[in-house]
Amino acid sequence: MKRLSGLYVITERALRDPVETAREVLAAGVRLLQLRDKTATTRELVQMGEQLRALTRQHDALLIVNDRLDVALAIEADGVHLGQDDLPVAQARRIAGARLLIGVSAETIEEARQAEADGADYLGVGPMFATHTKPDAGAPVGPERLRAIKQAVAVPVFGIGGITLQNAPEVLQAGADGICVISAIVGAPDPADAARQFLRMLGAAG
Ligand code: TZP
Ligand code: MG
Repeated sequence: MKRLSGLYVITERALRDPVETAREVLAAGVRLLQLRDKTATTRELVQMGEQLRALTRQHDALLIVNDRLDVALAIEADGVHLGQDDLPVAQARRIAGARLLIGVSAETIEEARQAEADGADYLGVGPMFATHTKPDAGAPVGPERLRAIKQAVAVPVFGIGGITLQNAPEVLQAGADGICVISAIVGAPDPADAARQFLRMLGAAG
């Protein structure tokens, strides 16, 4: 089983073409990638997903699809990531069975415990810090919330939202198993170089 920890890179088409992003960060050593696109049509999502599926297979990396269980199943992704307004986790689990990993966004201890009870394989907790990437994100919950959630559940916990090379150590010190990053990598002038710097930092963090 590949690891649900470390650096988790999420695509953002407004910043960089997702296939280009995938090529660059996978070559840099990223092994956990999410296709996230709030504007693509279903067909576009499937097309991008198929390209990302081929690339992630070449690099033995996990591919997770945001929001869309149907697309995740269609492209034979490794998992789906669901928010609190998406398909309920228990129903997603019933449909997907053991075929998919299910990640869930949680902001509170209650949401985290419920997601775990419903069958989540990992949690994304955030926003850790202020972010421009998700305009509808709530106020930052901070690394201390992640620490509390990590103590309340057994599944791996990722911090997300506004994470940079500078503040990532705070998230890791709070007990995060990994960090999800969009703009600090996808929006960097050289995403491969940015990914390598995060990977180095995570390796040094142990
Ligand atoms: N969910 C919570 S914050 C966020 C998502 C998808 C955006 C993270 O993007 P960035 O650019 O790393 O702050
Ligand atoms: Mg969602």
